Amino acid sequence: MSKRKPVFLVALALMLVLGSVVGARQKKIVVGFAQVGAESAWRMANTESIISEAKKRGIELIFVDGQQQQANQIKALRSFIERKVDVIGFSPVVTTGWEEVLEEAKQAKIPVILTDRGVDCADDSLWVTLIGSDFVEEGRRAARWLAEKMNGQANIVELQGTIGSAPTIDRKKGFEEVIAAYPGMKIIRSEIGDFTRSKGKEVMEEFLKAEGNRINALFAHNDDMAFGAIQAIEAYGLRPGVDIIIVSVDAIRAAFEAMIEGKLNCTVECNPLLGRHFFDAVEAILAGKPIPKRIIVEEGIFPQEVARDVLPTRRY
Ligand code: GYE
Repeated sequence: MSKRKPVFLVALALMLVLGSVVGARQKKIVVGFAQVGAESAWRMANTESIISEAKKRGIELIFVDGQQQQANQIKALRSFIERKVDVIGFSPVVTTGWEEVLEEAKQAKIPVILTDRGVDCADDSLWVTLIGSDFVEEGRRAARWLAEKMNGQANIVELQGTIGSAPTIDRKKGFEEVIAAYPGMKIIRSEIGDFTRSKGKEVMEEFLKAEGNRINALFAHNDDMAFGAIQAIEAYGLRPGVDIIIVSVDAIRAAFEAMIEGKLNCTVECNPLLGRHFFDAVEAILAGKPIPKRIIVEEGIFPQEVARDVLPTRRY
């Protein structure tokens, strides 16, 4: 009897060790994600990419739609902190006003990943990484294409995205930087269109009422607003894509269809498929691996001429 004791103890210890390994493996990762809203087709594709990737990896995702309101996003972040999620992900609707809540996350030792949009706060220890596009470069790409298309001569109207958001600030900056080199390229009107089709239409109607036939180019900060503007231009009796040359950003499928119809002239790509990059970062952080402070996704530009060939390959 006494001889058997050590064997029994070893077996018991083994069972305990194995049990805890299996238990650790089974502990699900919990991620809270505060999305901007559902303002555009780009956003819907971004949301789909995050949700489907979480499912694929067996990660529990608490998803909150902020409905384009910073207050809703702050509330969501606080609820994630309270629930002690493993990682917080969020796409800040505007760049400023996040210090307090990010400080609370830091105190609670919950790592924060920014996706798509960045924040403007001095202490960059408040988030681990920013995954997304180079919006300044997108603005430059739009301007370079337009300058060439218009031979350096254009009265441009600009439909900006959401006021105070990173893509609005940066796309405008990149666009202006490039056209500054062309004395004949002028932005004659520029207003906020909030990244939505309905606001894009409304603001374009105002531009047309004020400037009429003087307008010969439109820079829209996203495709959805360009679609709204196309409707307004047609209702005004002008031909979008012919009388008014249009360049926008995102490169969603519908933009390729509009280019094939001849109503849109160019779209600059902005990649919403960030799910894989986001959860790679989540897993790396939880495994204690270092990750870069900035992860930039590769993007291109698609003029009308390539639309027919490229459309079948578009995933969003
Ligand atoms: O371009 C627009 C969306 O933040 C890059 O937000 C994103 C922008 C995108 O509403 O369609």
